[in-house]
Amino acid sequence: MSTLDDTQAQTTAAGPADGEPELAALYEDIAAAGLRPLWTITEQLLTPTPRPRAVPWLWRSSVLRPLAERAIGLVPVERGGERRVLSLTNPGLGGRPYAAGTLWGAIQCLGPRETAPAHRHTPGAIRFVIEGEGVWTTVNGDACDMHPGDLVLTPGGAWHDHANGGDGSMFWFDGLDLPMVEALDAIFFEPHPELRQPVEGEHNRSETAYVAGGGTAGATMTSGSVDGPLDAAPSPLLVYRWSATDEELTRLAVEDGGPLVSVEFTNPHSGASVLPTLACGMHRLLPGGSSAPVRRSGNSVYVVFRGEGSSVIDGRRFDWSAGDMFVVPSWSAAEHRSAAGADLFSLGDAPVLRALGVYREETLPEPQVVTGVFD
Ligand code: GTQ
Ligand code: FE2
Repeated sequence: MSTLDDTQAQTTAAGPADGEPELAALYEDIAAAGLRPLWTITEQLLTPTPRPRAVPWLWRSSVLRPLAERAIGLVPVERGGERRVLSLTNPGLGGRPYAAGTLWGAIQCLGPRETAPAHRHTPGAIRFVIEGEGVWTTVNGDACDMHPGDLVLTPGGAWHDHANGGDGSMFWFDGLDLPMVEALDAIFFEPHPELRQPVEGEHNRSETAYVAGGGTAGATMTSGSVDGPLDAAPSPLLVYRWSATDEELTRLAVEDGGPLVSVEFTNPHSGASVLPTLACGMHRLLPGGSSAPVRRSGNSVYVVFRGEGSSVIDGRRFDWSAGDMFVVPSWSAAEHRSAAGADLFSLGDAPVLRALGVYREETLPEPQVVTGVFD
């Protein structure tokens, strides 16, 4: 049996050609000509359902946080390295530094008074703040203050640096479409001539402009998920505040009853996902509630913002608490519950799948049978 990655099986003409010299020679000549016979790999290529190489996985805050702190003490943030970031490395991906095949997920941290140098690149990024105060991310001259629970966008091509003007350390989640842009062979990167790009005017200009234009906080998100046209133009709003998200989830919980209420952050001008490649959402599990088991094509990374609970992913239970991060790979069944209530941030690649017409989701009729526990 040859695997997709294993050309050895072809060049040695093992398998189907055993004992048939002419056929063996054919396989050898096919391989030597830089060709692969589809009939030997059809079932690995055209699988009945997605077979992501990424596996369901969880990184605990109790592990992430101390490592990030040690890095703050030992590793300076400098040009070249650019960022003090620990990337979620999914064990299914053969050492590639990605949370899932299409998604970069990471914890980033800055100590007091540090600046992560200004640069720009084609991959787009989102930041979801976990802990700390005092940092702002400057995006094309607009300094966006960051507080726990806030979502900050740095769209592809935008200059960005992170500056800590405070006396404490800060920790946040980074989500990027880096693996997708890499797969498209379209990575471009450029350092800014200055360590910090100039800040133009007051902080939070995109937010101020949005409010001045009559925009309201609730209109920056939609319940459920965005299903509309993809908008390649970056969202003019760069910050989504936790207070607004919290308010909207509270409203939905009253209106809806739960057990799970969800919002997706949107580009307020078009209603599209926050970035053309990435969708961001926040999900509130109401106390004692259990969400229906769902599977979706496309990968997702979750960050636990508040509370604790558990998720069953493909039959295995993952127990989590605030600051933990976990991956639900494409087409894995996932259901979530929390005894006392919890808030989960999500990052997903669904906008790309929807734009290409390959998005699917289904709700399973029964809760999953738990066959193991992740630890
Ligand atoms: O903060 O600019 O996690 O460029 C990976 C690449 C963060 C960033 C990451 C980046 C950044
Ligand atoms: Fe960056």
